[in-house]
Amino acid sequence: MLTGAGISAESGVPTFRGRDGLSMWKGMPFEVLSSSRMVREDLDEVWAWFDFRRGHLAECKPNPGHIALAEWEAKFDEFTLVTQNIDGLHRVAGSFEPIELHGNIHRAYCVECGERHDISGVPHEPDICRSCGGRLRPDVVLFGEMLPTGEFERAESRARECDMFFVVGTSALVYPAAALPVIAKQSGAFLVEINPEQTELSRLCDLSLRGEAGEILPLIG
Ligand code: BJW
Ligand code: ZN
Repeated sequence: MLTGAGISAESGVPTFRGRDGLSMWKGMPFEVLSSSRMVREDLDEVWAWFDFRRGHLAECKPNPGHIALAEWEAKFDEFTLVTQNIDGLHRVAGSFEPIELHGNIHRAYCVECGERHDISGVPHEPDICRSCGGRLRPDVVLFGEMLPTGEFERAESRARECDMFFVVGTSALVYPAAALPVIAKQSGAFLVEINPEQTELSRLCDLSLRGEAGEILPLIG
């Protein structure tokens, strides 16, 4: 199961692209704000952008789509949830082991020594690193940055061996996550997409369920 921003849309979390996308903030496109260059050049602005989003997320709760997937994890012996989302809502819904390819907005790490810090409940930019006094940055994967070590590889190996691969609420435009459904399909999996809109992947899918994740997911499994 690969999820993207669309699964959290019904929780009130804006998607990136498309109709209700949060594509701009303070006149800057999110590709600029969420980039490794911005961290190097203006970490204050990066924190302002992520604090704004953490503030909004504090109001958001998991929806029936997240909850259905937590139930699937408990119900099926072989089930892997891979998410591109950084909002942490899968965990709040009860998923124990989501593979979070793009990190988690409720964590930060030190730009000097790399130590991770839990910042849930800290409303603004957290203090400096408790180990070395370095500045912290959000523990999320920005454009041009590598994914967390081993996470993509784990997701890729599950994609190669699965019988059925679901792609839910993602435009499938961002790599390497977007390669996972293609890898699964090439390895013989049945590919199902759940999305109200057509995507780049639709032509590859064995089944496209057009609708909202929170309505469709609780009806299957
Ligand atoms: C619903 C719904 C409902 C609505 N129910 N559905 C190969 C080719 C070309 C480029 C590259 C390539 N490999 C790497 C790249 C570069 C780049 C990339 O992919 N660029 C593309 C845009 C072209 N990738 C990277 O830089 C990655 N790093 C990397 O590859 O490292 C190796 C490397 C390093 C250095 C040099 C070269 C290589 C890192 C990518 C990190 C992405 N990070 C972001 C931001 C995270 C932090 C933040 O939140 O600010 O992650 S970008 C943003 O997009 C976010 C998302 O996780 C990601 C995917 O978006 P998603 O989830 O698909 O959301 P949307 O909004 O696009 O779509 C929502 C969908 O939901 C829509 O389809 C709706 O219809 C649907 N929907 N309501 C179901 N109710
Ligand atoms: Zn440090």
